[in-house]
Amino acid sequence: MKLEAVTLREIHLPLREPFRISSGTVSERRILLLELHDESGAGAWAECVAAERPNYSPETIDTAWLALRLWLVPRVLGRTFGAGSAVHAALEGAARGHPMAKAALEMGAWGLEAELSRRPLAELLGGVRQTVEVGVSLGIEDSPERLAEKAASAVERGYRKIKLKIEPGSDVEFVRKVREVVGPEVPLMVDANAAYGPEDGDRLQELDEFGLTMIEQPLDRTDLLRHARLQKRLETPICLDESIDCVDRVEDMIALGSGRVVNIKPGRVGGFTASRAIHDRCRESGLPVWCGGMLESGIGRAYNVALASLPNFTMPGDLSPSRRYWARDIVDPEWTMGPDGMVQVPLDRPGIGVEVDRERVEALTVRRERLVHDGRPAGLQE
Ligand code: OSB
Ligand code: MG
Repeated sequence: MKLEAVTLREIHLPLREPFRISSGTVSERRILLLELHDESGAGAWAECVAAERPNYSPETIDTAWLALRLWLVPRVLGRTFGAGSAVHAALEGAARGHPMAKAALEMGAWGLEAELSRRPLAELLGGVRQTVEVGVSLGIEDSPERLAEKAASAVERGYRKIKLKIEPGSDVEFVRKVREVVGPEVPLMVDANAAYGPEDGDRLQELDEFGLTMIEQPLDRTDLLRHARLQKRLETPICLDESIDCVDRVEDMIALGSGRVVNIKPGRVGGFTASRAIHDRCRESGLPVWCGGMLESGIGRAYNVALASLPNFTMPGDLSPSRRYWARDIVDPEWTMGPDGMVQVPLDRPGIGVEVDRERVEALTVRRERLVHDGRPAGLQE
């Protein structure tokens, strides 16, 4: 594929209800969408998961836009890539950091390859599942009772895993109430988004009594050593999210014992090539992985579902149906979940497996920038 043009656009999409994590609340998503075009005129959509504020990681939609425009898109325009997998190295050479910006472009190239070869994206990636288990991620609520109501309703709907966002002050009593209401069998986990410090070991140890499947990212993202010390004290497995930004961090995690599960978000690690490397490395060591979410639209979800069909994604992913997030998604068909808590991998359709509702995207667009290959050799365009 020879990349001729990339269009960046920002759309605003209100969430059906605000989503609160330890570091902030979001009510409306500002979403950066990419449209990649090759010389034949074929196109593919992709999504950048960076949020409005740098409260999950240092990137934001605005830094991603800048990185794509200044350093990343110029590095690939006018170049011919044999496959989407070849784009990762080109982008790594273009800039340090900015994984979410890189991932959007890299995954878009995979999407374009799937489109051009008329193959389903999941198949291209090496997926082996036709359906994937779905878990729900529930934001922080004002009271344990309110959270327990939401958890009970999620169980009712069929979700295979219930994840509760926690922070100091909204943790032990909230989890206790939820466990009491949903019963001992429901797979329950918590995600702290790095809200705790090494001094909080006693508090976190109290969570052991609830039989959680894992505690996601209790400590700072750079703190692998203290995660290892904490893991030694806990029966509950630690799952790392923010800490794992490349396969080398998985190596560190394993060597140190910082965790026993990895949440793979392709946006966080720079795309599919890195996601697959992390997946393979975990598989080698017998560690399970699952696919995380970043409140994506139906476009980002398509990429996540495809990734989650790989063999070592043995735990339910944060792959809720479109309806959980949006009054109306921007793709057709919308993403759904069966009463059995499964999402279908669209193996019967080539490309990313959903159509983008272009008219609606146009209507939601607040800014747009088309970047085209100007004929100069790529890499000299900075
Ligand atoms: O830590 O997994 C996280 C959303 C925004 C930022 C960070 C996280 C999340 C989620 C949402 O948990 C999961 C989803 O998209 O359903
Ligand atoms: Mg997380």
